[in-house]
Amino acid sequence: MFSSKEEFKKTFTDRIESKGTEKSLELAHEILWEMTNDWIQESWKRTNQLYEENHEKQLYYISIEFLIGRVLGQNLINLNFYNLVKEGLDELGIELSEIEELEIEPGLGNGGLGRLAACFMDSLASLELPGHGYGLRYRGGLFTQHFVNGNQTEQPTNWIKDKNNVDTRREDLAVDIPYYGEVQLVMGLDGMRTKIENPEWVKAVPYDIPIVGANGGTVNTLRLWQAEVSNRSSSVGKEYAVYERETAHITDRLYPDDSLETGKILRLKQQYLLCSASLQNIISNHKSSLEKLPESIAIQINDTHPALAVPELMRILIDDFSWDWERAWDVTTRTISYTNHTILEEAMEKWDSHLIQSLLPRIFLIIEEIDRRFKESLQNQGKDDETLRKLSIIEDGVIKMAVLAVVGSYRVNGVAKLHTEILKKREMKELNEQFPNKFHNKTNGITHRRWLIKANQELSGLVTEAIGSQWMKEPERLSELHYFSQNQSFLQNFQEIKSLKKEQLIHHLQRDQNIIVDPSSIFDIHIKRFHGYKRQLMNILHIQMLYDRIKRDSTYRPYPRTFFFGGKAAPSYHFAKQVIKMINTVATKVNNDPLARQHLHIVFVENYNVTQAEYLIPAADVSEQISTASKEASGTGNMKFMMNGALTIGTFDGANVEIFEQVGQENAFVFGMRAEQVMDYEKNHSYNPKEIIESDVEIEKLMEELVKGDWTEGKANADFIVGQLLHEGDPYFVLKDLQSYAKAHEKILDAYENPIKWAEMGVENIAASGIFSSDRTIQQYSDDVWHLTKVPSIY
Ligand code: CR6
Repeated sequence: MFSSKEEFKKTFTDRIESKGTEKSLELAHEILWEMTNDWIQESWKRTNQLYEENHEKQLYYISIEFLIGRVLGQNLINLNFYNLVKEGLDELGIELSEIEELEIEPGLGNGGLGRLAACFMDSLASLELPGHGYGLRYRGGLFTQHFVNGNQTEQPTNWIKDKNNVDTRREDLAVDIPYYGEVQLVMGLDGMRTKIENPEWVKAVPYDIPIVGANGGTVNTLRLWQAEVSNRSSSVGKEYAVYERETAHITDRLYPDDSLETGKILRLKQQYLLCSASLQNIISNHKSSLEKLPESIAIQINDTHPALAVPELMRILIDDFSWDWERAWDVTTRTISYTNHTILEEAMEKWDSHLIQSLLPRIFLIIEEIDRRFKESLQNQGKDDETLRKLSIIEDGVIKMAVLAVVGSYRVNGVAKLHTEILKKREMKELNEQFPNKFHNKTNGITHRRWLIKANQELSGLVTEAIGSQWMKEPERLSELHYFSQNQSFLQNFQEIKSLKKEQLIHHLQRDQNIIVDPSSIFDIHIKRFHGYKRQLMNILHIQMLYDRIKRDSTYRPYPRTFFFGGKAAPSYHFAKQVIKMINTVATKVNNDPLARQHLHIVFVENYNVTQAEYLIPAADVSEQISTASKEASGTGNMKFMMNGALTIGTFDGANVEIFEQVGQENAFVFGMRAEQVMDYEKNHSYNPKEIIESDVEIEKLMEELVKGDWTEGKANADFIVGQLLHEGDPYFVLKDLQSYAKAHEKILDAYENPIKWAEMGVENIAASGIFSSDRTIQQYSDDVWHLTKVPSIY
């Protein structure tokens, strides 16, 4: 882009002048955006040329979510221009961080799954691997959260602007998607063919986002589809205005509320649009014989939302290319692989057959045929009825998308060792027995380029000073920091950086939410989606216990702690919303109590998103990873905190288990039941929270206060929380683990008394975090599943 700061400044100011408009931060943003983009475009073109010339195998990662976060700063980091631009702008009296603040992050995801997809995109490009994403371009990203009287409110987030969008429309690549209609057999030149008569066509238009890898050499593509009216649909069977409105709706929102049938249809429309448009695009780009598809491309379906890719690829091969079933099935099942991200029953996607049958009649017939043939082969193997039932794709009029995805894939993976074990031994036991070599583990990862190099440039600089810069390319070399955990001056610098990151967070919160935080307190941070199993409720109950202890016992005067919460609840998830309300109520009580507030402070950060995470994580002392064991498939926030030197308080769940394995339990605060215990309780229905209440005076007292309404505003909130813990049987074992959690917190206080020791533990965490870089994850997927070849950029 420019070889020196002076050159950058000159180009920048020349461009500003040439606009001839009034100088403003917005203008500076526009120019910097254009300059960066010019550079990226060239690299992007070059990458695509290389891929085409060398006929490299391409990976396509299909995902309903891509939570990419802000783009400009990350691109500058990956292009190695960040510091040069920052200094150049400084000299011109402009703060780069203020320019960055103007960017609205595209909230095209909910949480971990979407952020994982974004980290994977970054790692693919940085490892110079040909891997691209396919997703949807939701007009409104994930809602913006505000609190009104402590309750979550949701406003649409409009991230698409008039100009300087992160994506570029590719009208030339638009494809049409058929919904509804009737399946007809027609006579073609090569025999009978299937055709859909009178469908409702919708046009899918792609918008491309460049994914800039480290050093800017490789630029891959994230392609997002937007639904629009199609000119093939002039004679839709409904009023045109209705058709127009319904079409615009398809890519309006991420995860439309599916409690009603209209919402379900909308979700199905989204999923099919994503799969069909992506596959049509992939196949039309495919130049060699389709027999070679599995050798020249790999398709990864991220969770079951894109599982319709299986029947859709079958449809294309059979209907559009006149292949017979066996040949199509062979190619399909050697091309597609699937990642499972959950074992929660309620999160396993199931669709009523009649919905798919009416919306996607041809796809339905193909799913039926896949199921029929699969069952037939099972019967031939002499499987019993129970196994047959568990393995069926269609059961009692319901299509089980996870089973479809497993049957239609050549490899299936879980996202952490424990999760994969649970899948293999319990949730998908029969499938694993049926396909013994299909299942494998790929523990999630996070890109250290965003979560350390960008979010914590100060710490990143310190690490480089100590061990050189090679760790940026090979993050596992962070282990060399181990030797610095005994180096006093390194530890001191680490502490200073932690304080600085706390100050930056405080400044940010003060500006955004007018919150004042004590920088010398312990920053204990619990940020993630609100969900029962993530147990924000346990965290807030523990704070109530601490409050009670402070009030009751005049000798109990613990070191000041600030408990941060951040996260959104799904708009229709009542439980999560009640917990949010409760935390806000407890916060008001605790923060306004003259005695308690000297020791405890609760901060609920509004509208938690990727940008907020970049402020919060580097400032953390303590990382809360307290899910009920067995429930969190992996977690990825846990890795981000660790990489920034925070200490984890956590259960043996998801990737926590591997984090503890890497860093050693002496450098973390482990508590609570193991997955086995939880699952046994569940199986035998043998957990009774009343027994805990009756045998523990402290918890008993807490429950009495809850019942009285001391911790809630309004009876409804109190009744709900008490109802969950008592009458609903405390499904997430909050009371069961509460005392063990409290003890782990006491250990945190003990450890914090020795700041040098604390810093030492923090450094050990950073040193052990390299393996959690998504570069490692992606390399493993590539080696075991996709078999991609590195395409060194010629830049
Ligand atoms: N909610 C898992 O729950 C995991 C991510 C990414 C989740 C979480 O533990 O880290 O996926 N699952 O693998 C789903 O979204 C279904 C998540 O983000």
